[in-house]
Amino acid sequence: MKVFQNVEDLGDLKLALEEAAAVKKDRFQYQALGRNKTALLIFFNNSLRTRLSTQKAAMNLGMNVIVLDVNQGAWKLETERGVIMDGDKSEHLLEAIPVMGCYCDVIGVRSFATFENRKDDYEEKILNQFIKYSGRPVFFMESATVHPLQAFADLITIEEYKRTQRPKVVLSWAPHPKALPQAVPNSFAQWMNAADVDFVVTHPEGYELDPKFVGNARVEYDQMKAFEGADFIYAKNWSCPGVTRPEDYGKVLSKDMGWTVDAAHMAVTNNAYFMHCLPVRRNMIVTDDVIESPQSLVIPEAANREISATVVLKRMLETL
Ligand code: AN0
Ligand code: CP
Repeated sequence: MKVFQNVEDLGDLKLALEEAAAVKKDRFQYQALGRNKTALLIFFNNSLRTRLSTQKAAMNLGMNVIVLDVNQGAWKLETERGVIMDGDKSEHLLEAIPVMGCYCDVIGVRSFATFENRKDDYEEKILNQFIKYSGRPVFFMESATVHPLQAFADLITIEEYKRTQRPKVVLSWAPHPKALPQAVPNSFAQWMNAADVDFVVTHPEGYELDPKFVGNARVEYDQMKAFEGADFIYAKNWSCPGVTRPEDYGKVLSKDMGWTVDAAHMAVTNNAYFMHCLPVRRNMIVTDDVIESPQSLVIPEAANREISATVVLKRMLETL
């Protein structure tokens, strides 16, 4: 695997899930695969889970790991070609990327949406330059539009906890004080569409996700109606994707606390499990009692980030 961005990059999803289960049984079985190989993890944004779980995954495979927080100690990077660099940016991405490629065998990159320009974000301008100029396999650790390591871990978690062959999975928008990217819901929708689940998306009007990710998934604007009979509730805030009104891209259109997932919401479900990628703002996205309930999967979900990353790095090492 040369790029890990979309669900298709894994090939047969059933086989990938079987591989994940086998890796989870013995996560050190491929220690020899990564010997003298180096993973470079580049962070343009903060992280707790992605940073730790991906390092752990690389160590499971016997790799060496280098982590760089670009905004803490590295030179400030220019990303636009043709700019006269007389400002505060000392280095251009076009030199920095091939240089980074010199010191590693695989590269993971976290670079969130900037919300400055929908076209640049949705064309994955930054990550595509890493793919083009690093000369290394590149895996996305949350880009402008996708978070595949998270979605893979979420699917592994649903596989582990599902009580029926084809569970009802609901992706629900929930309120948040700041504008958040669409990467998590985009990937979750993409992966649920590829999986064998009954998938429903619920959000206030104006929050329609890009058709590239949400496809023909069922959208229900009445949150309570969407929750009825659900087996899994996946809560997440996202800012306006700008599908119906491009001028609203990245804006917070609603902070309606009626959308916070609480006990009354969970009561209409089929005793659903609660999921969230974390970090989560309590009593905005979800109430204390719901996230602390036995139905909450937020910790097993985070634990599975190590498993999804181990499978992805293994696949990349196998094709070096
Ligand atoms: C990020 C987001 O919503 O995309 C990262 C989630 C994994 N969340 C925040 O910035 C709070
Ligand atoms: N879920 C997730 O990616 O968390 P971090 O932002 O802490 O890496």
